[in-house]
Amino acid sequence: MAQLTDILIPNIGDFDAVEIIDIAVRPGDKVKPEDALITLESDKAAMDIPAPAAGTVKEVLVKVGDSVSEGTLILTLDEDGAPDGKTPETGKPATPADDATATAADQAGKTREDDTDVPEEPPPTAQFGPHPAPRTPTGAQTAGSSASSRAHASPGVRKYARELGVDLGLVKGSGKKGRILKQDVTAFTRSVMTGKRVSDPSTVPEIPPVDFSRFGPVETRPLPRLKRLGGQVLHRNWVNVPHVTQHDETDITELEAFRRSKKSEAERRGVKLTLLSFLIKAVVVALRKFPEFNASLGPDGKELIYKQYFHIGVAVNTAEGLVVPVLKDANLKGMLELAQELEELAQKARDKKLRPADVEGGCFTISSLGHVGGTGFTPIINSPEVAILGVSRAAMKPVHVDGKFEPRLILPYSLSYDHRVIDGVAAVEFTRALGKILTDIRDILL
Ligand code: CAO
Repeated sequence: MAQLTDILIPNIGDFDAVEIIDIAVRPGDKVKPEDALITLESDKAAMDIPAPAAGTVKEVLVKVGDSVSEGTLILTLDEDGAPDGKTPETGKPATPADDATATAADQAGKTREDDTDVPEEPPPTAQFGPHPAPRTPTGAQTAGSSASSRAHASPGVRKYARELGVDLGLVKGSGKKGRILKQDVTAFTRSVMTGKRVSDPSTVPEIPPVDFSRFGPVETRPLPRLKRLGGQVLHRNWVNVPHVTQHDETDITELEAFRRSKKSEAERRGVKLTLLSFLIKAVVVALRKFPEFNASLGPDGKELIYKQYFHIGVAVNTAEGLVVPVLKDANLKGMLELAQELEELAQKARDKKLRPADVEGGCFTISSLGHVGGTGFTPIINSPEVAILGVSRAAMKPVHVDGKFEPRLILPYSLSYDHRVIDGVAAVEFTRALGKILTDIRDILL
């Protein structure tokens, strides 16, 4: 048997005169028990008022912006279960003329017996959290999404967001405990209007500006141009490429002994023979063995373009920022030639004399922080390359060899790779192969 039920605001704790920020139902809507009917917003939380039973919404008696308290009548619900098709007030069959809601109710075959009925059990207490999809256009930036209703913001800020059509679920709050402030909504709106973000909820949320001078004295200096431009490229690569970083280490005791034995001879020829030249050569050998590391994804992501050449980029730190000159045809050059070219390119980079040809065409990049320190880091792939090697500082460590510990020079390194192209197993095989080459550089000759 159907009954028309008055839905009242249940016990909502200490809250009084709480604002309605969303109405999730319209007359004629069918609801299930626990479906959210309306959302309230106090200065502490958003809460949904759920349906106490299944039925069809007959009449909504409140509107967004109204203040309600415990006991306020918000809507009437035609509860499911009655087959007789009578109207609540008269007991006669309902007609479309009764009202718009009656039409929907009648079509659904719902009736009621007594419009004064209230459920014996009070409706469940208010729930905190998401509510069903609001009646706002999907994909639009509106204030009605479930993430929006969960957002931590005052009624005033919510009202402001609604006026601007901003979905608070997309706005990052800069207030205490992530609370969204009016200025966050303004900054978000500005970023949309200036095209800095597209109206797509899947875009990365902007970090809202913070007025640091509120917390203490500050000094603002412009970021060097190279850093600004380089930063955009790094950001682009970071968000576009699914990175994984594989850390590894290898024994370079023999390599370092060899390098030192050749260092003065190299110096006599005017060349500074550093570890990096050996790394470049070892990388070339590893790339030959694992051609997918010397490849790039085609523009539509459906093909892999394998390169038959070996141009190795090397990250160089300059006062203005990071640049990556490229050593062309590293496979065709000897160690001293590589060392000399590396030194020249690094100097050109510091003198800001690199030409476009010096920085293009790279297949794979090495970023060495070994002369500074560190034990591992996550280098960002220089896209469209698919992998990059980060090199940290070699250190003497005790290694268990033939039953006893021996001091060995261990080089830590990290390989970031594009997981769309390279699998984890291949990455470890690559780092292992590289380690083996560096441990026994005779492999370079093979
Ligand atoms: N472990 C221990 N020692 C190392 C080492 C390592 N991994 N790598 C280099 N060294 C040593 C060198 O062998 C050299 O030793 P000697 O003086 O005994 O010959 C010394 O450190 C200084 O090396 P270097 O810096 O002069 O030369 P390099 O070839 O190693 O590096 C260059 C050249 C241009 C790559 C480097 O100066 C540079 O700019 N690195 C910065 C890279 C960078 O910023 N990457 C970005 C990371 S993410 O932002």
